[in-house]
Amino acid sequence: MSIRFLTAGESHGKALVCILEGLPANLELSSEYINGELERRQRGYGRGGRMKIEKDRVEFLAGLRFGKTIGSPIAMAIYNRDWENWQEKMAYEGEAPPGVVPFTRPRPGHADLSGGIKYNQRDLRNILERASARETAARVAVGAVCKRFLEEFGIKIGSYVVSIGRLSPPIEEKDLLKRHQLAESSIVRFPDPSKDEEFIKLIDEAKERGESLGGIFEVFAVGVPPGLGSHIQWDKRIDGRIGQAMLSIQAIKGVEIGLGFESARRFGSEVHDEIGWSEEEGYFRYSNNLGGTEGGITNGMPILVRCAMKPIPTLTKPLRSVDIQTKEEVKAGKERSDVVAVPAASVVAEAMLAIVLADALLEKLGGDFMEELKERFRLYMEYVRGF
Ligand code: EPS
Repeated sequence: MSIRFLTAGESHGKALVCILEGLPANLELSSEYINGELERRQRGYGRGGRMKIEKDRVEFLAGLRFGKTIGSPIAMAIYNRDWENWQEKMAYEGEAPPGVVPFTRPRPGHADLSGGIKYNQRDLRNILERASARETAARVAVGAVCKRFLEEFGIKIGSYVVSIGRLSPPIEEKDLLKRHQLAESSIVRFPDPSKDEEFIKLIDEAKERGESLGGIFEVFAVGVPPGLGSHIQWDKRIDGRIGQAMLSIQAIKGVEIGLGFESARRFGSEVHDEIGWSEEEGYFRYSNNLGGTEGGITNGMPILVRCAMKPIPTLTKPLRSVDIQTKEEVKAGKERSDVVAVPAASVVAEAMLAIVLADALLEKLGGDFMEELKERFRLYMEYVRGF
């Protein structure tokens, strides 16, 4: 691993913080750039009340001087505006004030019960606060730094929603970057904003019924050079690393690369991407069914990943559960929540893909400062062209 990062922070704590280590010195970086990504994560029809309270902004705490990285760990904080309303209930020290009611009705599908058992916490708030997808704001900040780094090498990352619940309109646009651009102007990040009304209707209906919804999105990277990741060991395989990164996102239950499960239904000749060569392009593929990876190594084609997100576990018409104090059958607890967060999850997946690819690119190039890396990249690309 060339880079590593950690996040900390409870959903209703004072702040989310993160430390990212391993990026080279002399990378230009601004809080404005990161804030743009944080703002994208907050969008999407079907979000709950929290997104009206927060206006996520990053504060640099370390690792930068005069707009450039200096090689030291980059530390960032995103302060929770909602903290003001939770200071007493989430106090870091002292006794619990009277009136703090423990959360004892675990929601099926959330970390509440498993986490409570694992950490011996009888107030399940101590679990749900950290399990909450609020944590992904910190990941998006880390991912934004990695995106900025990848941009210097012409690598671009994007995403778009493919379906929400059973609503899955056909996507006419074929070009991945254009799909991403179209998604940016859709209220649910679907790459055809003329379908927004259909999604709004579905989400409104779900909300009215006390339901939540999941969905599918695709995340991609273009301009990725061949040769990232390796076939030589299980944990070096780029598809394995992408898979773990995606499955680590709250509520993601399935990941496919390229054709994914569909490839299992086809003959070999209908799956494998034929190889061509031209003077202008060098090696190219006639198709991209394998989503840009072969043998755990990038092959120069766009990385294309599809993720399935389960519906949000908090239901306003809750499912059956058990009160962990009384062991009585009860309805699961309710927390303020989103009806659907698939559009936000697609932005989080962009961040995670950026982190994996930045790590793999650094592994390939080595180096401690940008000028060094850029020269190595130029030489490597020259080598690839001449291969
Ligand atoms: C989220 C913040 C949370 C939730 C959501 C994601 O804020 P609050 O709990 O105060 O409403 O809106 O988290 C969940 C859906 C979940 O199940 O944990 C965010 O910032 O993305």
